[in-house]
Amino acid sequence: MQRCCFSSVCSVAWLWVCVAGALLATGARAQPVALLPAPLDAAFSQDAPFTIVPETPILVPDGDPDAHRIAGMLAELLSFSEVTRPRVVEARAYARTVRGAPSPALVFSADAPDSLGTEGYVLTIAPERITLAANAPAGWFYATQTLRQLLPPAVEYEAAFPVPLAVPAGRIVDRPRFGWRGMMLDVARHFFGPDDVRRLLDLMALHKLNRLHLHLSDDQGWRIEIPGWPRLTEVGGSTEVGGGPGGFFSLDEYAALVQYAAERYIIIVPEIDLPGHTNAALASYAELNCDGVAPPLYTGTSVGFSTVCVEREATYRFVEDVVRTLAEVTPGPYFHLGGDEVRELSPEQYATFMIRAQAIVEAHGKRVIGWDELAEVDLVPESIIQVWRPAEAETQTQIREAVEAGATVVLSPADRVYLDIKYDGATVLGLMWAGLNSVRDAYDWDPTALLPGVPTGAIEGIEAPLWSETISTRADLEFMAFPRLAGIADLAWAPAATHDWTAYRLRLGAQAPRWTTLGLNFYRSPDIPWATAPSRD
Ligand code: TNX
Repeated sequence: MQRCCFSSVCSVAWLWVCVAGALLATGARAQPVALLPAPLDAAFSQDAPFTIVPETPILVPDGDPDAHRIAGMLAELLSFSEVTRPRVVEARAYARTVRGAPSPALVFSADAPDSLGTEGYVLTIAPERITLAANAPAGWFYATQTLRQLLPPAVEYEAAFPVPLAVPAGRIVDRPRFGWRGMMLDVARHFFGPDDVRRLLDLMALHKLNRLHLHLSDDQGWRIEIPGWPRLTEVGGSTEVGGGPGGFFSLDEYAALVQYAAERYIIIVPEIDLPGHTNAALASYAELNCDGVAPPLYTGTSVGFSTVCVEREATYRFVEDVVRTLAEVTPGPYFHLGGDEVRELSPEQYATFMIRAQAIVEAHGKRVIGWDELAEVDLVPESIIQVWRPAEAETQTQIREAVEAGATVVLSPADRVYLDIKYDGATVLGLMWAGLNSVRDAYDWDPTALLPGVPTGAIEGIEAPLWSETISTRADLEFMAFPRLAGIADLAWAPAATHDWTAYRLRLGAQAPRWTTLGLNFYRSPDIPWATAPSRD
C-alpha cells in the first residue's frame, strides 16, 4: 500500500508519487486524489477500485435516523434520477435478503476509534465494500464529503452523470485540527436571501466548515424579524448600501436556515452588533436614541458614528427582546454581541453597556462572543473573543488577560482572512484598508503564532468574515470567498504537519473541475495551477 504522507511534511516530488499511485490505482483517472482539506492520514493502494453502480445499496445501522438522513444525502449525490438512486437499507434487514452472502455495498458503521472524536471518521475503500466509520453523525457526514471528493466532478451536475463510478482503493483516517471552522456573511450592508445562504452552506459543507456567523444588523440594515418591534424590519430592513431594496429574514426563514445548516453540521452564529453599528435600529425607533429623535436611514459605508443610548432603560428592553427572540430560534450555543468600533461612547459607558448586554445573553443560556474590543471589559465565563486586530499591542495585552481569566479566541486577522479585502491590484470589488489578501496570504500563516502568550488550547479556531459594503450579488460573494475560503478550511481542519504552500497550491488547483461543474464563480488567481476539466472517467 502506498502511504501518502498527509500527516508528515510532504515534498512536492513525494506528493506527485502519491498522485501517480492514485492514478495507477484507478486505471488512469483524469484527476489525482487531491483532498481539500487534507486529511490526517490517507493511504491509497494498487487494489482494484470499488465500483458504484445504481444497484449498490447504502447500509445504515438499524434505527438510526441520522445515518438514514446522511445516507439519503449521499444517495442523492450518487443519482441522476429517482430510479437510479442507490437504496438506503438498514443493515439487518439487508442481511436477511442476501442471506449473509457478501455483496458490494457502501456501509455506515459506528465502529471508529474514540480518538477521532465526534467529527472524525475512517473511510475505507476496498474492492468489495466502502465503509464509512464514525463515532457520531458529524463524522459520517464528513466521510461522505471526502468520498464526494474521490468521485469524478461530473457527479456534481446531474445531467452528465457517469455510471459506473470508480472510487480508488485506500483508507483515510481523519479528524479536524480546530473545532471552529467558520465564515461570516454580512447580510446587513447588502442583503443576501435564504437561497444565497443555502448555496453558501452547501459550499461550506464540501470543505468541512462548521460555523456560519450571520452579521444580522448594522448601520445600513436590520435583517431579522423581532416580534413586538415591527419597524426594525419595516424601516430598518428597507434599504442597504447604495440605497437598494434591502430585505430581511422572517423568523420562519431563519429557523429553516438553522435547520438546513444543522443537516450539514454547521452551527449558525447570529450577530446583533451593539452598541455601535446600530443606525438602522435607531432610525426605526426614536426611543433608542438619547435625544429621542430617530435619525434618517443610512446607505453609505462609514463606520463608528452610531450608538444606542446606553443610559435609557428602553435600550435594555430592546436588547432583552432581541436576544430572547434569537436565542429561542437558535439551537447553537452562541450569541454574537458585536461590540466593535464604538467611537461615540466613553470607555465607562461602553463597559456599562457590554456588561449588561452580556448578562442578558448569559440569562438566555448562550455563550457570548464579541469582536476583540470586548476584551476591554469584564467578561462573563466562557466568553469568546473574535480577534480581528491581532497586531495591536493593547489588544494583545487585553486578550492575554481575558484568556488568563478563562476566555477563548476565534482568529479572524483582517490582513489574512478578511474576504472583502482585495486579492491584488486587479480586484475590482472589495476594500484595501487591511492591505491586499492574496490566496497565499489567506492560507500561509500559523494560527498558533498569531497571539503571543495565548496557548493553543485557548484557540477555538479560525473564521473568515465577508463584509458586504462592495458585495451585492451571489457571483460577487463567491468570487471574493473562493478560493480563499478553501485555504481557511484547510488551515482549520488539516493537521499542522501538512501545512505547505507548494503542496497546497497543487491541491487547490485540482479543485477547479469540481468547482466549475458546481457553477462556482471562483477567482482564477494566476498564483494557482488550475486543473482543466477532466476527461470523463
Ligand atoms: C471593519 S472588522 C469592521 C466592519 C467593516 C469591515 C470592512 C469589524 C469588527 N468591523 O464594520 O465592514 O471592517 O472590512
